[in-house]
Amino acid sequence: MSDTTDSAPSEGDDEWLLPKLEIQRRGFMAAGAATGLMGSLAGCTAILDTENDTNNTGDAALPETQVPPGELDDYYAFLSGGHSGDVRVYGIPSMRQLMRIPVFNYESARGYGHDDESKAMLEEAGDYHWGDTHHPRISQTDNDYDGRWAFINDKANGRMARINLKYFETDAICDIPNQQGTHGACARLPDTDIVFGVGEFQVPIPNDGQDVDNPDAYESVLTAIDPETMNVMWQVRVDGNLDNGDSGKDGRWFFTTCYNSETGLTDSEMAEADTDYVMAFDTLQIEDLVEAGEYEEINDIPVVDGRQNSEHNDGDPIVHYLDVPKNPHGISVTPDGQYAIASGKLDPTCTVIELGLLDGVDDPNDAIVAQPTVGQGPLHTAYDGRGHAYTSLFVDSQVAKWDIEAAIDVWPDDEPDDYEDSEVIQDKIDVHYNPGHLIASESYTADPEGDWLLCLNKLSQDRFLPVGPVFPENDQLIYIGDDEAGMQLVKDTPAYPEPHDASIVRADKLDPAQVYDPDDLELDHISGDDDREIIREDGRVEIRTYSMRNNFGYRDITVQEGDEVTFHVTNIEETQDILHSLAIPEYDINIRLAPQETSKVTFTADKPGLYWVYCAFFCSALHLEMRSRLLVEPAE
Ligand code: K7E
Ligand code: CUA
Ligand code: CA
Repeated sequence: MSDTTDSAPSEGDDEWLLPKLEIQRRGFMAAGAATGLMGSLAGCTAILDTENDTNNTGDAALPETQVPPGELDDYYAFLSGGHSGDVRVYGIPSMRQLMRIPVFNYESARGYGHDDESKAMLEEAGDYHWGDTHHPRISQTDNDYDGRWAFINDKANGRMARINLKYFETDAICDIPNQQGTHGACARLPDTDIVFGVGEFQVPIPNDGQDVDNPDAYESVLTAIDPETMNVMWQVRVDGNLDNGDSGKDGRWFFTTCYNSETGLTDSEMAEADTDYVMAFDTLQIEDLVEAGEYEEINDIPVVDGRQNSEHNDGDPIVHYLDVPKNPHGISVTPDGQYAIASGKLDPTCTVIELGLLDGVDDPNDAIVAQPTVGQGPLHTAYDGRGHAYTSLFVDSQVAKWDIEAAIDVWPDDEPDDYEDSEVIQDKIDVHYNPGHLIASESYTADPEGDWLLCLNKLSQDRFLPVGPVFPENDQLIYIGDDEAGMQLVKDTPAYPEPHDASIVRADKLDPAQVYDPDDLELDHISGDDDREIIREDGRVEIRTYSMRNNFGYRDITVQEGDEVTFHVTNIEETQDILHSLAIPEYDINIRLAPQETSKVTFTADKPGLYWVYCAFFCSALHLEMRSRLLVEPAE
């Protein structure tokens, strides 16, 4: 959230200051409601909306949300970890955290950033020690999840990573040139043939020291990345900045919001104009221009000019600029591919854009077909596949459910106030508190399931036992499967800071391996005593060995101070869930070895002494005894 305290608020700033007041008021009320209901609802924390409407009676049948011990969830949810740099995997509807996948962070329990390969990947991708993940998107084929990859941005350092969903592991990171603040992330649909990185921070391009204090020269770019190679294919420079993005379903359109059309430097400058943009990128035309060589090459990347006065925007534009109020934030395309809906953030409306009209109109604003008033601080919108949109209201601490076709029917005749009384707004529910993203099950595909809505609230306030001044966030699960009963809040889950977006995938669409296939790994597989080996050559020692319950292949390994030592180790277990690691005290080493996995770590033996090489996974009753000696003999 923006800090507005160190500069005088400008006109129109009161909206931004509202959240704090709202939080306290709602915090008080909801706490009261919770106490009253606690006794009557066993097994789940259901806080029903008592204030804003009469729909949520709590009497309607809810599907089972408690997944009993030993049973499995219906869905995987992939949540970004924000500035902890990882991706979390939850089961839905239990909200159990199943795994964390390190991406831009170092994680010793998974050996990530500790073994030679993942360490080299992180070093080559800029050698940063953190990232800021926001938008996990799952690859699709024909507008449906195909279980291959997840993609995730790093807003902090302008990167995009790929997670291999066979192993739930990061397998590639692209460090994007010419772009700072890679925020939105989304693949072109239907077939994930491009991954887009959406550049939020405007900077001089190239950002090499020229024009550092010349805001007129600051620009944002949209980056197209090849999902197979994870190399940048091309970029488009635009006017204004870029925030969130989403793809049409037809292999052509890509949409982004822009909140800083002013190219302002301060919060009040960025909020000066009443409207900013939604940009609609015609990716097919852009590809043609790249093919035809119609670009400028900057840092070896073809950069196409998509600014408003570009010749490519005469006639049949490559980028349509639609005027949308005000500092819009989220944008998402409806499952049927007909509409892109932008959430107004500093304006209480959502803007509905009809994709089919973008070609035919002289003024792109004529493709706007509705602008319903949904509430204060609309940030993101999700879908149930039954024609409803669900918009998070950051300032109101609510979710609004509204009818997309009804909003189109009444627009533009109705006054904004009329929406509350019309068929447009169907339901509102209190959430706790200040929601950012919300995601419905399979909402980013052409065929959402329409049962669960996950609402990622920025503040948890009074919902959990206090744990000091750093509060967890509050991820709430809302049942949306019963239109009669309305939205029903069924679960609170504290979340380590701080998730932004998520994707919810039906469990049967993923098929993760439970043991490594050695053919998928680049390192040679070592099968046991027959091919273990210690190779010594010119101050290098390579120990090619294995792990199994309860030893490491060699009992003792002697090296000389100053040797460069490599452990190349295969876990030869074939049983799922039998993990080992190879940890060396005081050498800062711990590599993880899952069944049939081979991993490698290299270090300089610069500290003479005895070191007990041990296994850090509790793998058997003799786990503590699973040790080897590393003897580092002092140099003469
Ligand atoms: Cu937090 Cu999509 Cu990065 Cu909105 S973004 S909340
Ligand atoms: Cu292997 Cu503990
Ligand atoms: Ca603005």
